[in-house]
Amino acid sequence: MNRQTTKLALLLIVAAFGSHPAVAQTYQPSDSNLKARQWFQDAKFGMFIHWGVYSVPGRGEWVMENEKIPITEYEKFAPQFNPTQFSAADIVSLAKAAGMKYITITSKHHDGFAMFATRQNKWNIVDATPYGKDPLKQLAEECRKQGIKLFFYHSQLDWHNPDYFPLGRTGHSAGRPEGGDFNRYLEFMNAQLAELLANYGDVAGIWFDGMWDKPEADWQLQRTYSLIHKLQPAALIGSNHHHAPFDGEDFQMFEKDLPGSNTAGFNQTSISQLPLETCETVNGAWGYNKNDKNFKSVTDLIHYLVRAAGANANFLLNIGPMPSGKVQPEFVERLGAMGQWMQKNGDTIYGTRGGPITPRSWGVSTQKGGDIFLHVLDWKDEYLALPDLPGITGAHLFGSNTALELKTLAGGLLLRLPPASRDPIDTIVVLERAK
Ligand code: JFZ
Repeated sequence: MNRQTTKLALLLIVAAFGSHPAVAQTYQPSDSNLKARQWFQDAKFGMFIHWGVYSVPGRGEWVMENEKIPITEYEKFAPQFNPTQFSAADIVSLAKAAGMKYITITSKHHDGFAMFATRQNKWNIVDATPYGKDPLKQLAEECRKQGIKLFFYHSQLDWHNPDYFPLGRTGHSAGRPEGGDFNRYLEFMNAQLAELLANYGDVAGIWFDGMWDKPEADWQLQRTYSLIHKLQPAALIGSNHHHAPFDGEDFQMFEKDLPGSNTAGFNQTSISQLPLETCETVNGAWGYNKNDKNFKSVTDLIHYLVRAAGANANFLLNIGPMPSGKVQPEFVERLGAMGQWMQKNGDTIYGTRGGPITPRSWGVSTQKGGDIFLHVLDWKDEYLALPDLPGITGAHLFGSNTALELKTLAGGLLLRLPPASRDPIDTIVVLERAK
């Protein structure tokens, strides 16, 4: 190639992939990774845990940034963080009872505080707190015992490390001297990730967050992603960057929105072919917020789970444990009620994919094998008109033999839902197909 064709080739590459750092399409997922993606899509429901030293003030995980607390002051929370009531067995049992199949816990949030025994600095729960133990180790062992998979959330944004420089949108009140070395920061981050992937058994995946703080920086994503895939080929990588997935990622996530909706304002990206996940809070907070009493109802939370499944996505529901390590009763109650609902109705959620009727305001459809499940969440009339679905021969209520009237019209179906057939949370209808 002469100089000009080389230049042209480069231009074409930039045009095809955009100017974003993670461009070349080179990643080939391993067989174990592809299998893990299937497992993930079948699992449907997971527990998100935001827990760190920020639980001590109890004003959410952004307290350092929101209240402009400098590092020297923020570090004083660590000696007060002594979660002696933390029980990995209780938390994993809570997830299981809720019908959740995996847990995604913060290994490090934006405040840079590691919730595990890292050797990369002393800003971690083992070295900086009176607790002195590694909760992620306990959780990893308990998850293995109870058959729950474990993901680690990891913040690429860091308000504490002096090498996180130049600063992005946030972290300007931390009081760090200017002039840190971002390459050294990325090496620190990769070293922490290597610890997480080496010392905690099988890790189901890494849930990245924080790239949005410096979208123009060279994050050297391919180096980080290939490190993870090399250490644990089955581990699934996802990132909360709110772009279409980059090369090397294994699932796509939507924060506080169902795939396809954008109520939060930052979910404008298209839906990829990768497994999908959406996350939400029980009240308004990720990390423990003692003043937030705005709890969603059990019905709302079940509706979110069902609507996620209908949108072909998993639901990752968050809890933020208290500084004691305990989970507040409002969360425990709601998770328990969701678990009871899943015990009865989980067959129409687990192992399903989004159904042939795309999400509607009245509800969604899911499908598994030859079965189609309608989830009627919000419909007051006696008749519900459905689009034409080839091969449907009848309908009955899920979990009973109660047949429902289903008329075939020109261009659609008409389903009759007499008041007595309605369920206040979710009227689940099985559409029968000639087999
Ligand atoms: C991020 C975190 O900042 C937050 O603390 C929590 O961990 C959540 C799950 O993820 O929240 C975000 C991330 C990106 C945007 C907004 C909130 N964004 O791009 O607007």
